[in-house]
Amino acid sequence: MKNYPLFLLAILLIGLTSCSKNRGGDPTDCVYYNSFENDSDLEIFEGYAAQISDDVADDAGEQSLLVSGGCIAPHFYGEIGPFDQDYTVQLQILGKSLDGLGGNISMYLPSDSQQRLDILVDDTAWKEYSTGTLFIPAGEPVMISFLSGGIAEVTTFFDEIKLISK
Ligand SMILES: [Ca+2]
Repeated sequence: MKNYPLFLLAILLIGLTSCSKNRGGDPTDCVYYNSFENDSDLEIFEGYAAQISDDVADDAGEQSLLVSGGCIAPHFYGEIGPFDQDYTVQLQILGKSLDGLGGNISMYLPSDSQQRLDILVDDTAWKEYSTGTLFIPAGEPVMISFLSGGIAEVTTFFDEIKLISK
């Protein structure tokens, strides 16, 4: 029993280094993670309609991503990868719709944008959402694209974005 405190410390360290930090999970399964805590977390993305927001879910840090754009789409997008091995991944996020009108996040291969996995965030409370799985061949990146708004102004929050290897 005298090793009990060491065991607790090990559990704590595993928790701190895991993909989702506050939500557990095996760190080896996490291919990509972004909690949008700093402007530097936006560096891989392009687009004109996103900013860091302080509207966050419990245990999701201090900041999230707010997307609200007009008629020119996509509003915010970025490539993750390429990777040095094949992956089959699921996109997991937290999302919240300010007005319940709904915003989207999509995942697809730039080489095959027809095979697109979408999440519609339409709940006005923070909620977990996930896609089905997408195969990413070694050497190819995956595109993550955000859309919120168009003819009407729509505001959607995104946070704790994870690509989990399945
Ligand atoms: Ca966050």
